[in-house]
Amino acid sequence: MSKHGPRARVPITIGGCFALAAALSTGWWAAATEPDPNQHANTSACCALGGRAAALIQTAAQSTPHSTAKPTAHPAAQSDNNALRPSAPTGMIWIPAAEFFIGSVDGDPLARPDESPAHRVRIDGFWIDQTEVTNAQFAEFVAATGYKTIAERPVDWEELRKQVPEGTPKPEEALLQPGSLVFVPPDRPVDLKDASQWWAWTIGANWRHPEGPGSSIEGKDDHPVVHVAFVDAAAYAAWAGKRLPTEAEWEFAARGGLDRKRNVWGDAPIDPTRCNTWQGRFPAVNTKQDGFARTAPVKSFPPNGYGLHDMAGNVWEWCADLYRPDAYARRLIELDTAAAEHGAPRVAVNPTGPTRSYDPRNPHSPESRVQRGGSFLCCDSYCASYRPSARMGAPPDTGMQHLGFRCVMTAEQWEAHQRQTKP
Ligand SMILES: [Ca+2]
Repeated sequence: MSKHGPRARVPITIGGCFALAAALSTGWWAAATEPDPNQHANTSACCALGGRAAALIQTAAQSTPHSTAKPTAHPAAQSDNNALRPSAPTGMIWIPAAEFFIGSVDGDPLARPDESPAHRVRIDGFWIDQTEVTNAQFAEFVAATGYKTIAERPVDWEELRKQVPEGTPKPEEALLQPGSLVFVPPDRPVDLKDASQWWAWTIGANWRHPEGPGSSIEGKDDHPVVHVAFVDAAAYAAWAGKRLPTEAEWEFAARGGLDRKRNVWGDAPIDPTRCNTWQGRFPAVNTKQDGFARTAPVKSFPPNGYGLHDMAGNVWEWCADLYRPDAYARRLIELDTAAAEHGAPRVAVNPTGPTRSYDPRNPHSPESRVQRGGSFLCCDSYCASYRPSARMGAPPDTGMQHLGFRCVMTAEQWEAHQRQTKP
């Protein structure tokens, strides 16, 4: 056992479905009946996990050392989007109603199949948090409500077994303890198709202990909160009088007013001054040219054109939509049908995602939710998910060390808040 508590490697395959521990595997992943559009040389990589259930039911525990980051600061700019608004919620930026192209840019070699086909989307205006939700903000929520995150709660095997193949044996009680998934870099070259080489189910890991027992968030008030599951993020948003963004809202905000550009800053390639990602040979060597090995304090890197920070990298961010790799293709079929039948414009208006999820990486999970923005683990050689069109899904009970969120607020929610707080 390491000083950070018991750990178990998470056996997974990338670019298809995740796999359980060899001892538990029976070839069940072949049960995924739908094709996997993510079969691609550039996989979803650093982050393509089977989720909490997959992590928990594996039994071969190992221990691995890890390192810590030393933050440095970068200058930030200000957006004037709020200048014409009579009032603004603290820390939020107004994103005006707009039409834009959602999805990857033609010819981008880093794009994955689930980012296309690009198509027109119209969205209403909304407020969005300027930064990822921080540890300090999440602590305020917990202090006010007594909320316990999924990673802090006892593990319910009856719930867990619904996400794994029928007949999967129950793991030992010793593993069925509160915990989460921690990034533990290997000390040797590994097969990049096997994310279990750098993700470990870690008992005692949660938002207060990002790397497990013995680690803490002391001095990290302004870092993004991590190890929050989708349901935790949604609970915070409801408490704050906000909600999670749809992925259309998230992507439009991330683009910062730029049209069909590969990155949130334009078409220039990534460099270490842009955002918190990975430099070096993933996952063993991080040269930390950007100053950080793990999370960075929010606002450490320049904002996009709307004044929003870390829409690329730092931590992945939960969105409200159910995930499907073919969500855009299915939407276009609907739009084409409506255009053919009633001449409707080929524009999706305030899309909220599919009504049923399908996630090839989590084929047994009844639900998978979208994440956006990539994380401190992104690098072009492996996972270029810092791009605004990049998408991923995970079961709603899954928290990870590189996964957080930010909230949005409708104009109506803001007006309601102002009415409630008027003297
Ligand atoms: Ca982010």
